[in-house]
Amino acid sequence: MMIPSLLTMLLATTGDLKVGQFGMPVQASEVAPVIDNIFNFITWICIFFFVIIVGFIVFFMFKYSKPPGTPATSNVTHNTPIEVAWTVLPLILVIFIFYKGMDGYIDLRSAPLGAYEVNVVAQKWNWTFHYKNGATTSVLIVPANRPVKLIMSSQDVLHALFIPDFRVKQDVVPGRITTLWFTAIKAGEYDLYCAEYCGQQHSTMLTKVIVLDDADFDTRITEEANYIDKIPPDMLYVAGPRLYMRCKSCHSLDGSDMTGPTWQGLWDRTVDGEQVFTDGTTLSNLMGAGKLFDGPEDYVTQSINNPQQKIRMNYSGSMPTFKGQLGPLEVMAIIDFLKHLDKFDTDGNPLDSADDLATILDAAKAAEAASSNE
Ligand code: HEC
Ligand SMILES: [Cu+2]
Repeated sequence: MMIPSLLTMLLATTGDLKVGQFGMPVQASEVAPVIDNIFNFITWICIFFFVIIVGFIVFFMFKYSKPPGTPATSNVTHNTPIEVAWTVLPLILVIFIFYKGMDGYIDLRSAPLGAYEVNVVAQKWNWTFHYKNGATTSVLIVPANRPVKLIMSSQDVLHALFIPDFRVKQDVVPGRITTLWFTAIKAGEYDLYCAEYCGQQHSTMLTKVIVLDDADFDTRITEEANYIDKIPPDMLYVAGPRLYMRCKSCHSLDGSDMTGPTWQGLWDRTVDGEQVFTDGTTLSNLMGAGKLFDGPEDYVTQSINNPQQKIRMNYSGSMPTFKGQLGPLEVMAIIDFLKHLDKFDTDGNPLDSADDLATILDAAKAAEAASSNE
C-alpha cells in the first residue's frame, strides 16, 4: 500500500516496537505516536496536494498547448466559489494542525507530578547523568513505563539532548535550566545524541539511554551509586576505563595529541615535573611541600578540579572543570589508572581479564549474596 511504511517495516529491527512512517525510527515512548501522527498527517497533505497540483499542471500543459505564435486567448477574471474554497479549506486544515501541534507541545513542556528526576550536565564533549541516590553515569539509565524528567544544564556552550526513538529534543543552555520529559515504553537501548553543533568533537556526544523494568532499574541504580566502593582499594585503577569515557574526547592513551595532552607517559612526566605552562613556569618548580602542588597526585587532582589554574604550553584552556562531578575516590581512581596504563590497551581495555571492572563488580556482588545467605 504505502511505499514508505513498507520500506520502514522491512528495515525494522527492534522487536515489537512500532516503526514510524517515512523513515522515522521506532516509537519507543508514549509521546512518539502522537508526534508521528501529526507529522504523517502533514506529510500526507503535502503528498496529496503535490500530486493534484503537479498532475493538473502536466495535464494542462498538454491539453492547452498551442503552436508558437498563437495569440493568447484567456480572459479569465475571477471565480468566487473557487477562491473561497482555496482560502477556507486550507485555513481549516492549518487551524487543525496548529491545534494538534499546540496540544502536543503543551503536553511535552509540562512533566507530570511524581516523574523520576535525573539531573543532566552537558559539557564539551560528554553527558553526565546524576541520580537522586548519588549515582553518576555517562549513559542515561531510566525505568520503563514511568515518566522521567531530565533537569538539564550546560557547563560551557549550547548543547541539545535528542533521543530520536522517543521523539524528544531540548536545548541545554549555559546559565539556565531546561527540562525534558518522556515515558519510555519498553526495556532496551536507545541512542542519545547532542543535536547542537558544540565544537570540534561534537559528534562524540553520542551515548545510550538504557531503559530497564522497575526491579532491574532499582538494582542497577543502586549498583551505580556505590560501584567504586566495591572495588578492592589496591585495584582502584580498574575503574579507570569507565571514568576515562568522560575524558577521551580530548585525551588519548596512544600518544596522539588531541585537544588535550595524551595520557601516555603522563604519570612519568608529572613525577619528573616536566610540564611547562603558558606563563613560562615548569611543574618541577611548583611541586613540593608548601608549594602550589603538593606532589604529582595533587597536580593531577588540581588539573581535574581547577584546569584553568595552570595551562600547559601549546594547549588551550578548554578543559572543563570536573569539580563536583567526580568524587574524591573517582579522582583517586583516575590517578591510579594513570599509574597503571601499562595494564590497558590504547582504547582503555584491560589486557588481563582480572582487571576488568564488570568482572570485579560481579565477583563482589556474588560474594555479597553468598555472605547474606549464610
Ligand atoms: C574538552 C576537552 C577536555 C576534556 C573533556 C578533558 N580534558 Fe583534561 N585537558 C584538556 C586540555 C586542553 C588540557 C591542557 C591544558 C591544561 O593544562 O588545562 C588538559 C589537561 C589535563 C591534565 C594535565 C595534563 C598534563 O599533561 O599535565 C590532566 C591530568 C587532565 N587534563 C585530566 C582530565 C581528566 C581526568 C578528564 C576527564 C574526567 C579530562 N581531563 C577531560 C582538555 C580536556
Ligand atoms: Cu554538544
